[in-house]
Amino acid sequence: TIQVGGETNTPNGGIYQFMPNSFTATNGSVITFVFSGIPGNHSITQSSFNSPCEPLAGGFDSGWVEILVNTTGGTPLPMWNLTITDDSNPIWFYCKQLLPSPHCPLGMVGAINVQAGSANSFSAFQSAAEKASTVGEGQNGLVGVGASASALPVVPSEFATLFTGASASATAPAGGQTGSTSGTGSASGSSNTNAPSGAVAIGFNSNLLVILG
Ligand SMILES: *[C@@H]1O[C@H](CO)[C@@H](O)[C@H](O)[C@H]1NC(C)=O
Ligand SMILES: *[C@@H]1O[C@H](CO)[C@@H](O)[C@H](O)[C@H]1NC(C)=O
Ligand SMILES: *[C@@H]1O[C@H](CO)[C@@H](O)[C@H](O)[C@H]1NC(C)=O
Ligand SMILES: *[C@@H]1O[C@H](CO)[C@@H](O)[C@H](O)[C@H]1NC(C)=O
Ligand SMILES: [Cu+2]
Repeated sequence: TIQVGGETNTPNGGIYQFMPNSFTATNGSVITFVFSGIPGNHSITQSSFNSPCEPLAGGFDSGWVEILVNTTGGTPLPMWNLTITDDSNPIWFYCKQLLPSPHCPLGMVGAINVQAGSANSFSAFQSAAEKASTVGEGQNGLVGVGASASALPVVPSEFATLFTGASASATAPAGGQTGSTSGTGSASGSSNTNAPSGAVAIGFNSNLLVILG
């Protein structure tokens, strides 16, 4: 389980972090990303060692998930499951949010299966992210390189999500989850609308609707 985002007073990065941010996971492992902290509106977007803050071609992307209520009170939190399909190479990812300032250069990056002794270390990756002058917001799909999801984040009605990728083309990863795979790859969260390929899936609660209205 990886915590996505934190409260302002969380050590080592405050709001802008994945906790833990570097870990190992074998083929078939399911990583559960739990979106947390207020304020927060984060993503888990696959990148590469050489371009830490740009989406990798063919990489995975959760889309944005916005934390709209204080999450310390036991509210069920938004979650996203990612299944490892190839543990033989490192998997690099970042948060593509630009507001209030880009999260990736603030250090909001993570890595799975970094190879011990390699020059491509997590600290080198994070240092490169901190020097990035641009952050790519392009939307990828659920299926990535070495890891894939079979569904959009599950987002309770107190929260919101925005996914603009080709979710309809998602297929269940090898060794993946049971129970929640879907031929349409649409959102299974109660606040999401189903997303045909290339369409925008957006969910929001009634309070937000009032604000928008
Ligand atoms: C969230 O709630 C906790 C517990 O009530 C409180 O300590 C904390 O300050 C709150 N955080 C924000 C950002 O309001
Ligand atoms: C995510 O994976 C965990 C562990 O396999 C499972 O318990 C949970 O139900 C899954 N959640 C969703 C939304 O698929
Ligand atoms: C994990 O799966 C990938 C892709 O099929 C394969 O290349 C790799 O050898 C597997 N890892 C192990 C430890 O079997
Ligand atoms: C989250 O961030 C994205 C990108 O900045 C923004 O378009 C979206 O409106 C925000 N909120 C929600 C609910 O997705
Ligand atoms: Cu973020």
